[in-house]
Parts: sequence; structure tokens; C-alpha cells
Amino acid sequence: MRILIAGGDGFCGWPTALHFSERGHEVAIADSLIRRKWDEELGTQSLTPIASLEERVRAWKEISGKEIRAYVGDLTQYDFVERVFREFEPEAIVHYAEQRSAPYSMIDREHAVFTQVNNVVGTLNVLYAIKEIAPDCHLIKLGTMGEYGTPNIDIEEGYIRIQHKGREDVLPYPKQPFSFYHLSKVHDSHNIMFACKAWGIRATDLNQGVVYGLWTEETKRDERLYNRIDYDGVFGTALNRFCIQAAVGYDLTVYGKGGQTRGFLDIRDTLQCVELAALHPADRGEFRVFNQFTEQFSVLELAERVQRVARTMGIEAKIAHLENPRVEKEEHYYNAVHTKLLDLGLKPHLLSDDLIRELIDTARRYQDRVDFQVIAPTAKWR
Ligand code: NAD
Ligand code: USQ
Repeated sequence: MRILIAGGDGFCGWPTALHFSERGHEVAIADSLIRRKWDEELGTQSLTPIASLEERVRAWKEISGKEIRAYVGDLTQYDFVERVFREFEPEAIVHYAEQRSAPYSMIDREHAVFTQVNNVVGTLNVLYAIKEIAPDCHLIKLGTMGEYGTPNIDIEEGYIRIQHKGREDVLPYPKQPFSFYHLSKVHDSHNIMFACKAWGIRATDLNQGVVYGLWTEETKRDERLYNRIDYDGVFGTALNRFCIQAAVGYDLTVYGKGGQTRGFLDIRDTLQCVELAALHPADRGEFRVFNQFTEQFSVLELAERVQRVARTMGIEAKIAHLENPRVEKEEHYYNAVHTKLLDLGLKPHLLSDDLIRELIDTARRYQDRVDFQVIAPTAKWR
């Protein structure tokens, strides 16, 4: 299959590109490399050292004998998207290329506007490129579980059957997103759903939970293939942050009570899910929604788990309950359905103490790269 990985220089995108290439697919990456600029803007960097995209692709060729084409450009520029589609003629596109941090989108007006323009316009351009150049191309779009928020009823996979005044319909599940970033994903979902209906595009929206872990089979093979992992207060996410904090002796940053419950998954399962979606494409005109996570945890549960595993490694990690910078429920009901990917054959890597130990070990190895000044949360919702 000819598969385009938009956002292929990022945390999920780079290992995905290698995963598909290893399995014999023809892979191209499209990325503006803007994520590396946000590191500079925020004065932070990946815990692990990462090679340039050019070097990554060259190293992969040397190690595997396989070629990955790299297109550097911005999806918000239609001439770029058009060129990539005309030259590469993708049969599927995995679209990761968005500003993905909720705190970044809440820094101020400029960051909120940037996030929504970047994400919504980029996705619209991809939809037009599919319509005009590759109408059969399957759009595999990364959405987020955060589109749903935390309603006091079970969360379904994309749609809910509703009875109202004696009539019944299956409608998009109500959305109560957590931030301007999460809102951008809702806007994308609406645009994609409409394009499927109007133009007969095939699309799968993967409402992904929080991704943890770092290493995949391919990224382990050589230093030049290492993936990025974020620990800072803007791009770092809950479990990965806690492991790195434990390793460097920084109190684990639980926001408020820590009763916030979310869906989580191992990065190796991100690759599996995206592959399953690609191998079982949506029909023409179909807008499929899968909830992409494997387990639910509260933030405090994860911090306590990291604390326990760290203790077995001789580390006494403390938990700090920081004032919550976000507006969110700290105690709530949460039960989200996630069976569609399991039905397609997903074999989850459930959270293990070994994975936590491996992350703590990795963080110890690179502890000199950790800057304590960027760990605390800075963006405030109020
Ligand atoms: P990331 O920031 O590491 O990677 C995103 C990549 O997209 C970067 O390399 C960036 O340079 C590129 N990009 C951004 N805007 C672009 C544009 N306009 N044109 C071209 N390239 C652009 O993010 P990630 O953690 O790999 O997340 C990938 C996707 O998965 C995102 O859409 C995110 O919303 C979604 N997601 C991530 C997580 C998670 O925990 N990391 C969880 C759920 C969903
Ligand atoms: N949290 C803490 N301490 C921390 C970091 C986070 O208590 O140090 C809490 C947050 O308040 C929140 C929860 O942990 O309640 C999750 O926060 P997060 O930063 O780990 O993840 P989030 O902001 O939700 O965003 C991440 C990705 C995003 C993706 C989303 C999936 O950055 O791209 O869409 O996870 S989901 O959470 O399902 O919306």
C-alpha cells in the first residue's frame, strides 16, 4: 500500500512510518517540522536526543534497505498538499499533523487561534486533495477521546442512538471538549463527516486516548532512529511525565485531586490500531469512528503506580497535588466503549511495571537533558 504519514516527524508519526515501511508498504512522510520549533519557543527539548528528519530517513535506508520519502511542508498551504498528493498518489493517509497540546492552545489568544487554524485548515486541505486528486484514498485521522469530555453516561464510539418525542435516530455523540485544542478536533470531525456525506470520501476518525511509552521495535534499532518523548509542562503527558519526574527526583505533578480519568494506550498499540484501520478501510462515503485506547486510569492511580514501581528501583518518589491549571472535573463517572479495534484484531499491550521501569531507566540515562525549569505547568485555563 502507498501510505502517507502526515506528521511523520512526531512522537506517533515517526514510529508509525517505520512500522509500515518495515512491513513492506511504500511510505512517505509529510511534515513541516514545526514541532521542533515549538521546542525552541518553549525552551525545551525531547528527553531523548533525536536526529533530523533527513538523518532519520537516511539511517533507516542504511539499516533496513528501505526508502521513506520525506516531504517538508505545511498542510495549511494547499500547493504543498496538492504536490504531495500528485507525486505520491497515496492510497491511505494517516493524518497526525496537528498542534496536539491542550496547554499550548490555552497559552493566550494567539496560540488558540494558531491551533485552530493550523488543525482545521490543514485537515480541510487534505479533504480537498482527496476529493480532487485521490478520491479513493482512505483518510485515517487522529482525533481524541477528549472530544467527548466527561459526561455522566457511558461514552459510545462516535454515535449514540437517541429516542426523542417518540422518534429515534443514530446521531453523533455529544461533544464537550476540554480545551481549544480538543475543540479543533471536534471541528475536524464535523468537517470530515460532512465531506464523507457530500463527496463520498472514506474516513476513519481515531479518537485516541493519552499515549504512553516510547520504544517500538524499529526505533530501538539505532540511536539515529530514536523517537522523541516530551516531559515539559506544555507537551509532556501524564504517565510519561510521571516516570521522568520519578527518575530525576521531581515530585510527581498530579493536578488537583487526580480523580480525572482518561483512556490510555501504549504507543505500540497506536501503531497496531492505525495499521488495522489501514488494512480494513472504511467504505466510500463512510465516516467511521473508533475509540482508540486500551485501559482507563485516573491520574492519581497512575502516579501511585509509578511511585510503587520507582520504590522497587530504590527511588522514593513523592506525589505533589498542584493547584489544577485546567478547568476539568477532578472526580467524575467515566466509562468509554472501545470494542471496534478489538473486533478488528487489536492485541493490547496493557500497562506493565516493566514498561514503567524501562521509562524510568531511559530517563535516568538522559537525565542531564532534563531542565527542571520547564516541568511545572504554566498555561492556565481561567
Ligand atoms: P507531535 O507534536 O509529536 O507530532 C505532530 C507532528 O505534526 C509534528 O512533527 C509537527 O511538526 C507536525 N505538524 C503539525 N502541524 C503541521 C502542519 N500544519 N503541517 C505539517 N506538519 C505539521 O504529536 P503526536 O503526539 O505525535 O500526536 C500525533 C497526533 O495524534 C495528533 O494529531 C494528536 O492530536 C493525536 N493524539 C496524540 C496523543 C498523544 O498522547 N500524543 C493522544 C491522542 C491523540
Ligand atoms: N495531568 C496531571 N498532571 C500532569 C499532566 C496532566 O494531573 O503533569 C492531568 C490533566 O489535568 C488531565 C490528564 O492528566 O486531566 C491528561 O492530561 P495530559 O496532559 O496527559 O493529556 P491531554 O492534555 O488530555 O492531551 C493528551 C495529548 C493530546 C490528546 C489527549 C487524549 O497531548 O494530543 O488528544 O491526550 S485525551 O486525553 O483522551 O483527550
